[in-house]
Amino acid sequence: MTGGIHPERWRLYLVTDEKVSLGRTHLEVAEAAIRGGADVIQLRDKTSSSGALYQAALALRKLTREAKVPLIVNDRLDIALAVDADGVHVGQDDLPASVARRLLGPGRILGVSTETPAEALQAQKDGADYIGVGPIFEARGTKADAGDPKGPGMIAPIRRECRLPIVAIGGIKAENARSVREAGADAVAVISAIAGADDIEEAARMMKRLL
Ligand code: TZP
Ligand code: MG
Repeated sequence: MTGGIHPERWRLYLVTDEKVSLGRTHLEVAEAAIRGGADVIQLRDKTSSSGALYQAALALRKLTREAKVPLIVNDRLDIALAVDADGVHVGQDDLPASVARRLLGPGRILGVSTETPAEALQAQKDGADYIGVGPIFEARGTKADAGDPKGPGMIAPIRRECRLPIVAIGGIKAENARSVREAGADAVAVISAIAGADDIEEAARMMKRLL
């Protein structure tokens, strides 16, 4: 049972990254993660050409449409629109959230990465549908420029400031996923603990059970 396009119902948010997925493509990772129960898929790729990214996004669009799982594209609003993705996710250094919202229109999902209550509140004002919050745990193995981990305690002050669904990210794995939900996150976003697992489907299934 997935949360469809309602971020408040998401629990397991899978972010793809071919740098950590042991040779498996975005599509292969997403297929297995969806079988394991991922509620939403984000295509994240910082290095492919626009053409290659478009092809990957198209393939993911076909898969996710059939599976009735929303597809979010990281950073690239052009690619998101080109393949009719459900939404886009921007960070603090990307296209400003207010601009992304204007270009996306009201019907698509906008996610914004935040680290502080002030950023979360701004994202809400700018028209975000959910916020990413992290890094909760050590994440520099996957994202070299991730900041110091702030722990699950970073969620509560943001929760007080902002009513949007919170998708926690950064170093989340089976051993700590429950602590993140207990700290107030609506969902957890995972890259390496699922995309880098030998058995992606089983890793997703186990994580989903914990949530
Ligand atoms: N944003 C903050 S931490 C992070 C991103 C994209 C990386 C999370 O990857 P992992 O492998 O789940 O720690
Ligand atoms: Mg970004």
